[in-house]
Amino acid sequence: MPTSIDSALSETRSFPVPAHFADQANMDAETFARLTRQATENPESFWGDLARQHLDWDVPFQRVLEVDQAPFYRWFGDGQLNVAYNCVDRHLQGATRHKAALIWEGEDGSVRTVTYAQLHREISLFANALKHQGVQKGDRVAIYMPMVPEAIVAMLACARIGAIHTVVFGGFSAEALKDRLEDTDAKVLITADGAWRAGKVVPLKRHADQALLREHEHSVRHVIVLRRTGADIDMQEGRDIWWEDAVADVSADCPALPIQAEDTLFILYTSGSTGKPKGVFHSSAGYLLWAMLTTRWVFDIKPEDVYWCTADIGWITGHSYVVYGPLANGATVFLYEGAPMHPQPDRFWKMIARHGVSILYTAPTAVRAFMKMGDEWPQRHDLSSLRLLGSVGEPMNPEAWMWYYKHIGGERCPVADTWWQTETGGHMIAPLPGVTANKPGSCALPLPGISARIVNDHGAPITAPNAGGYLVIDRPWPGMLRGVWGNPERYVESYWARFDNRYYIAGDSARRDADGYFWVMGRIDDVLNVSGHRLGTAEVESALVAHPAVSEAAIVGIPHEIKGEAICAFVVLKHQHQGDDRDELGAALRAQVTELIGAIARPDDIRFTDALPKTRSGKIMRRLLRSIARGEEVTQDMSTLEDEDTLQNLGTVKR
Ligand code: 6R9
Repeated sequence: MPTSIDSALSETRSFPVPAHFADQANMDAETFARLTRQATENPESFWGDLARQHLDWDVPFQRVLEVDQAPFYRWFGDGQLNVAYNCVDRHLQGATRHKAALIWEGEDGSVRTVTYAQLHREISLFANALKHQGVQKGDRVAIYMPMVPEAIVAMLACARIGAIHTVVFGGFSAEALKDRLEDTDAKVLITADGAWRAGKVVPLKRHADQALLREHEHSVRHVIVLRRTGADIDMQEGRDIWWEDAVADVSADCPALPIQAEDTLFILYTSGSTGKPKGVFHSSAGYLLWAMLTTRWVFDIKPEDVYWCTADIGWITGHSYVVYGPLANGATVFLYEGAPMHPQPDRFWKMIARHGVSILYTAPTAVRAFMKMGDEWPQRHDLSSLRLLGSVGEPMNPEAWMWYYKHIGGERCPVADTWWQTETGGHMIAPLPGVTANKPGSCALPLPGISARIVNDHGAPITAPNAGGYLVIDRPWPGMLRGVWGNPERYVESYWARFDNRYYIAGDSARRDADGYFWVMGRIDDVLNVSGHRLGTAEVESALVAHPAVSEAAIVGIPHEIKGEAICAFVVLKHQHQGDDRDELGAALRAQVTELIGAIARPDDIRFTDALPKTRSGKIMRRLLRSIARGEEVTQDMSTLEDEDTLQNLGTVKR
């Protein structure tokens, strides 16, 4: 049994840093080299300097890092600050006071701009309203809202008074909301009468009512309801209050409370491939520092940018890169409320042109969906305001990368493929646009201060280029999770125990090429074993997506008498190729994989389908595909599945 994972596909394209970009970048090659050196030689001074330089402290810290309880690390533990102060109040001097903090576009096309001064006022009012509803420091507040400025106000109002927020994605069911309310013992729930999605109202308040039905099973005392859609809803006397009434009689003066650096800022549930979702929790200071620095370094954010991260605030990407990172930098954040293809597949491009968006951060699933719709949609719009693109969520197939680079970035914008997780708080491995050449499909190099390694099944470092193994982090960093809410054993067991607490184990497989670039190969749990060769999912899928007719693909293993496992591929075709002959295409795809990778990776079974099952944050759910491919009944937890119809269609899909 091999102890490493075989790399199959070699991608050799490389795109140097554009000179015009390097000249103006927040991080240049010299600074990068200096910071990386300092981080290796003296990590405490490296992190301490950055924390003093970039954050405003109420009580300065003396201790940078405490390791005595490892893997329960503490950062800046004797310092105090306020996260909302750092995101808003400190920008109230000078020109940023009346600069747009948020530019929001509703699904119906209406636009709202919120300046830093206005945001400050809204947060202060709402923070006082929360206090009025009995919320105190350390209490948990659940936020189940549409993508509207008030959702961000709610998060920052919690931060202002030291309450811990837990944002539940508005697309989640009553059941998922109920689990999270119970697990966190939330005292207050903030929701809306509904959310707009593809022209329809998602009944958030009705879900909330269902989640709260059995009073003895949760501790929610008050529900604050924002009026957004005007939908008819029930308000429970004594429990429910409209947002506008909650802020009507409170003062707009709410001093930001100094918070211990290590006090929890938020809890966020991450699905995990098995079992109950984990309530990952993050600190205040360390988390904010990392969200802020990575936004500055990786997105090269500048005062004049209009920055758009398309993630919902219900995900970590929304926390770090819609709210905390960009606002801590005093940036202008664009927000969009609704469905990406509504009313037409050019909605994104239309908004980029309309608002002059200069930085776009989205996910491979979105890029592949746009690629499937055809090149003509972005072509209709002027995308010349864009100067930088980003990607997160899954490995980017090189062909999807090329499409993004060419059709959206006009071959002028660097692409930051950022590898990170809910648990890591912020980017870990990513190209720096003024320093690092892009290789399509690679997330490039660890950021300064991040020490990433590849290890084999026994935890021994793999140094040979292109040999795959476990992606691990062998030094603590300030943005790291502080634990699993209410379950310290699960924290140790999920992330540390396998290699004796020596490394943070990400659960991904990866390889490093001869230039030191990282290539994520997929989740460790999804690795296939074909005739003794261990294959990650990403490379074979990318070989399939490299065919001009294919927009996305997923592979899983099916038992095979001789090979151990054989490959079953699920393939989605681009619109204009949907009528193509399937037998011919199947043969062409097999030939293509054989040519790009070798016969070992040739799929035994190819199934064409209209869509792949995805999580609500857009990640392919291979465990469901595995059951389907094996003809087993799907018994797994499907609460995170985005669209159950996809599964139905897959069940009847023809070979
Ligand atoms: C931020 C986020 C984390 C998992 C991660 C990995 C996958 C994310 C990636 C990537 C390859 C990238 N992932 N970014 N894989 N390249 N640039 O997505 O957090 O929802 O916790 O998911 O997503 O498998 O382990 P989260």
